Amino acid sequence: MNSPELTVYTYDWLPEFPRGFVRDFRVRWAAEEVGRPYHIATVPSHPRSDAHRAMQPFAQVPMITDGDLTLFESGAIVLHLAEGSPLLPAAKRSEVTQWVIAALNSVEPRIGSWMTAQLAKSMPQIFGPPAPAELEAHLMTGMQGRLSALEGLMADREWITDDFSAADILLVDVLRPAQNEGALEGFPALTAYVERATARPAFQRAMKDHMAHWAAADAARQSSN
Ligand SMILES: N[C@@H](CCC(=O)N[C@@H](CS)C(=O)NCC(=O)O)C(=O)O
Repeated sequence: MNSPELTVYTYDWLPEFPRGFVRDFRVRWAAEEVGRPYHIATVPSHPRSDAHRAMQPFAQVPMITDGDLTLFESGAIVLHLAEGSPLLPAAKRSEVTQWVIAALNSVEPRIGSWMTAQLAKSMPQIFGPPAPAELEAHLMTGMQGRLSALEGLMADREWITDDFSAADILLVDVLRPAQNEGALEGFPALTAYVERATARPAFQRAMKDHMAHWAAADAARQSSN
C-alpha cells in the first residue's frame, strides 16, 4: 500500500544564524531514517500569516501534512513518522516516548535558555538584552546539570535506548546547538554520541537538503530584488 503524501512545512527564508538548526531539520531526519519521501512547503517568516497560525497556533515551524492529517510540534511529528518503524519498536515504545519527552521538556529548555543568553550578546535586537553575568552563570550551571546526567548515561551505551530510535533523533538534535557553541567540551561521551548520530547517512541527506533549501531561498530573494 502506498503511503499518503507527506509535506513538511518550514519558513520561506531565514538569516544565516539558525540554518542547520531550524526544527524542520529533525523532521527531515526522521523522514530519511524511515524512508518516507516528502515535499517541502513554506510559510512566510515575516510577517506570519493567518494560514500559518491555522496550522500552528504559535506560528512556529515545523508542521506536516500527511494525507488528511495536519500536525505541529516536532516531537509529535517525529513520533508520528516513527510509528510502525524501528525508530519506535513496540517493545520499547514507552521508553522511547519517555526519552523524546525528556529531550524536549527537560534538556532542550536548559540548552535553549543558555543559547539565548549567548546569542543575545551579538544579536540583542532579536534575543533581548544580554544576561547579567550572574544570570549567565546560573543558566550555564542549569545546562551543565542536564549534560552531566546524560554524560553519565551515555558513557556505556551507544544509543539512549538500545537501538537507534526516535529518542536519539530528538536528543541529538537538542544537543547539537550546544555542541556548536562548544558547550559539550568536557563531555566526551556526549560528543561521541552526537558524532555517531550525525555520521548517519539519513542525517547527512537531511542536512544537505535542509541547507539547499536556504540556499534556494537566498537565490529566490535575490532574483526578486
Ligand atoms: N516546541 C516547538 C518549537 C518550535 C520552534 O521553536 N520553532 C522555531 C524554529 S526552529 C520557530 O518557529 N521560532 C519562531 C518563533 O518562535 O516565533 C517544536 O518543537 O516544534
